[in-house]
Amino acid sequence: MFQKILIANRGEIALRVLRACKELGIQTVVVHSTADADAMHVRLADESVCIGPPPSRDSYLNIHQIVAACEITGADAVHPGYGFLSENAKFADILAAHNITFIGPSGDHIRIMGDKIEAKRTAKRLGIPVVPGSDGAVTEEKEAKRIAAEIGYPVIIKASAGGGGRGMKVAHTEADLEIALQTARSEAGAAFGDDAVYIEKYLQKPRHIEVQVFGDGFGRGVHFGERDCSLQRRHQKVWEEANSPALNAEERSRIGGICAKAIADLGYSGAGTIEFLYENGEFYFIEMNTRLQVEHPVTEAITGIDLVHEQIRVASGGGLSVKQEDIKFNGHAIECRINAEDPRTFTPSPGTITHFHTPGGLGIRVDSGVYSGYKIPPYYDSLIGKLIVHGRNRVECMMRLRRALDEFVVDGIKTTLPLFRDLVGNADIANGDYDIHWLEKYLAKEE
Ligand code: MV4
Repeated sequence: MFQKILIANRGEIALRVLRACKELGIQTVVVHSTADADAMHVRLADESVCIGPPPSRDSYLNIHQIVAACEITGADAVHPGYGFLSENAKFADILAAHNITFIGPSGDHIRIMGDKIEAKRTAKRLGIPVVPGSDGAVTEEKEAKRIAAEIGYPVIIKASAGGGGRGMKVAHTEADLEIALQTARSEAGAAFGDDAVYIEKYLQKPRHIEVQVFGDGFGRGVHFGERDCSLQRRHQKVWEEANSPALNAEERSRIGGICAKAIADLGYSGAGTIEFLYENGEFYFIEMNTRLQVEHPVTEAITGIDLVHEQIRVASGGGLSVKQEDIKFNGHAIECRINAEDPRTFTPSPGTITHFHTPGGLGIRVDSGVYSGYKIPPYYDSLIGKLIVHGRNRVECMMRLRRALDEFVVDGIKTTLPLFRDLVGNADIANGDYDIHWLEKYLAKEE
């Protein structure tokens, strides 16, 4: 087991990882920018190292400074959290070269999944159902038209170096396709320095359902069920739940089994998320994330398993603490992402939190790095906390969520809490009747 883990992140996830380390009796080091000297994770860690000025590229993304902080403190492993360097293959490789364990998959697996064409090809080879489309990159208009005619319009053109919604163009007719292909390629080239694009059938009303997987590093793979993350705005998830209101137990175990086997065959190590679009009872792979995700607590709530413990165990060579048959799905969980933003316009609202009071009681978890008197710096993303609610079933979970939202107080800044108070009373949400476009349509109506 590791002696000392360096946490290369900030905010609620730095605290989340710190808590897991403490429980496992592992010493902690955090790195921070000058803007985060007063952050909770800095106060609670055994050691801290200031690695640079506020901009992320000079601090949380500065590989040299982070490696130096490992050398100075004698950390033998790094947990990257999510965002920042968590899916940076070069960072994983550099740590390996310094004999420091990256708590995550190999650089090669990160690289494969970062290239969306390569990721899709790999998924298909491993038996995961993918969206119909081109087999690799498309450059010629003629070829694009032939593929589109074959799969049928509408089609979507995606950048291989994109992902997470960046660099996508929809074409509804052959006339649109020419323009869509040219703009997608030139925008991809300008944004990512790689103009490779691919074509897929455009699914019009899917849900976003993702499967939590783990590889143990010894050729075994398991799944921890799925999360429904369809409620998004501009590709930012707002509300996530497990199980998906759209799936039954048979569908869960079928898609989960396919994913677990794929992860085993890939020889993958650590936590991963296989993202699907789900429409008319079918799953279509879109991307794989090679990190722990923001919404991992809903999976923890229904399985009772600490996924950060599992990440640390696997990275240290100790394997997983559970076999597939030990993983049971109990009840229902919902996560609300509380952002320091205007609840209607989503404009960031940094500043001092004058009063912070969190809800409690059975089935309530709040993951947050803020406190009364904390000043939110303007340099980073606006997530200030997550409210995760568990109940024996979805109805009980929703009742408890409504109560928890009533108790939650954040004064001094604007937050997205009022949005959740609206959503919890909405009939479509109560029925689990929503797709990836539901939230944007709802917000447009409310204006
Ligand atoms: C799609 C799609 C429809 N059809 N691919 C957006 C983020 C990126 N991960 C993939 N995305 C999409 N890919 C096909 N073939 C629609 C989206 C999409 C979306 C997906 C998940 C959650 C929210 C979304 C919002 C708009 C578009």
